[in-house]
Amino acid sequence: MTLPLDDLRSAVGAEHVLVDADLTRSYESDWTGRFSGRAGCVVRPSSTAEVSEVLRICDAAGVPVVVQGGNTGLVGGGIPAGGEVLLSLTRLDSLGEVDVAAAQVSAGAGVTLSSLQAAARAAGLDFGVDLAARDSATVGGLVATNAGGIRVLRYGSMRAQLLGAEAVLADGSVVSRMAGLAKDGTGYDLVSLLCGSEGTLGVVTAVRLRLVPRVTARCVALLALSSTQAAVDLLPGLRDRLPSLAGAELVFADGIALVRKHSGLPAPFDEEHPAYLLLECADRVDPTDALVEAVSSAEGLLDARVASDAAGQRALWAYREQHTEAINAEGVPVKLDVSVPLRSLPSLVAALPETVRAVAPDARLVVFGHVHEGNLHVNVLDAGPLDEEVTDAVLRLVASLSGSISSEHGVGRAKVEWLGLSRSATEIAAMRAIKDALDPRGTLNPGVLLP
Ligand code: 2HG
Ligand code: ZN
Repeated sequence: MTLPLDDLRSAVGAEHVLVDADLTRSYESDWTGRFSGRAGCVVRPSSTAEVSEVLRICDAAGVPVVVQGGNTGLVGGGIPAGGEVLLSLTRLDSLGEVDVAAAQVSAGAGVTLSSLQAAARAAGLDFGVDLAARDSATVGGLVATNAGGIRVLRYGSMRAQLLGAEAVLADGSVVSRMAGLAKDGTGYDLVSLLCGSEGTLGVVTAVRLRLVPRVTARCVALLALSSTQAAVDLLPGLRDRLPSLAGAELVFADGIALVRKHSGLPAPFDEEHPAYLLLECADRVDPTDALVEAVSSAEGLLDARVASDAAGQRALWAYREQHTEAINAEGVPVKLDVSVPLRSLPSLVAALPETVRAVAPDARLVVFGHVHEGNLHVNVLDAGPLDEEVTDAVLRLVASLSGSISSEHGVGRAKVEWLGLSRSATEIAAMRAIKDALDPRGTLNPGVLLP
């Protein structure tokens, strides 16, 4: 495969076409160290017009393209398999002025989540999606994976924030729907379709986003509970009694021990407990009394800590947010991001240790997640060469509980083989037909999402 390097240099400027291994390296492996591959070159366009030109060149030359944002993905979706043009969107970082009246903003694909949040907050509003990788994760990647995170309970996933997008199709043609119409039922919703398509249908270069009211009075509680079932049982009552509930996260003793090992944090309670539920309420008026009242009578409650001040809240959140880093500090994990119907979450948690042990006796399991969505992050360390067997066993267990093999991280390269566990042959054929219609030469992200 000959790369059209001269054409790419004319399209974006020679200094933004990287071929030197020293310069391309940071784009060629993921954060966990699990996925890596050499790119033919890295191209860094700075506008939709340049992205369009790059795709037109690559599509005509039959050169595949891998799309990358902040490279915080966890399923290998933005990492080359070998030889592709890697299209890095980080220079598309323009952020429009916040439209306070409409509560909307336009953002380039390369804007980081934390910059977007800061701009929204400076205008007296906020953005509805939040997650631990906020400082590096970009808007384009959040859209490509339909990212969820820690506020889905309150505001929904990325798709729910999306009012419009500008995107470049494989042949370089541009679709632009950026007017921010809150109601627009005119035919197929291409913007929604692009969201979660993991760069396989088009390259999203900018988006129009919904903003949410800013709430600054917060209260965080960490509840020690007797079981996952106790956490699941508490949730409907908490949701009902606490309209300010903004997050509900599930962690376990082994995960907290790992976080403490790598962070030096003190133990949250005098004793270890079977399960922990981290709750956050956010409102205009201090939600502490309401939260304390709602949890104090909770069934199965073994202990609790409540923080009304920002430092105390950060300290409690650290037990949850530092899981990913602590796990990675132990080795390269197999990461399986799955969800099941909420009523099946306790069964999934209970069945996982034996399911993993049966195929990889020496592996270590660390599990945590977003309880309201039945979304569990199954991390397996020390699986060695048995990573495929572990993946297969866990994803089959999830499918047997009517769950999804890909909850919020995407399918990427990691789970392509198992797509059929969560999507029927008819659904996969429909997805394939859409892919073939929009990207007939298979230029965009080959090997990602679809087999
Ligand atoms: C989170 O919820 C992220 O913190 C990462 O989705 C999950 O590291 C993971 O497995
Ligand atoms: Zn998550």
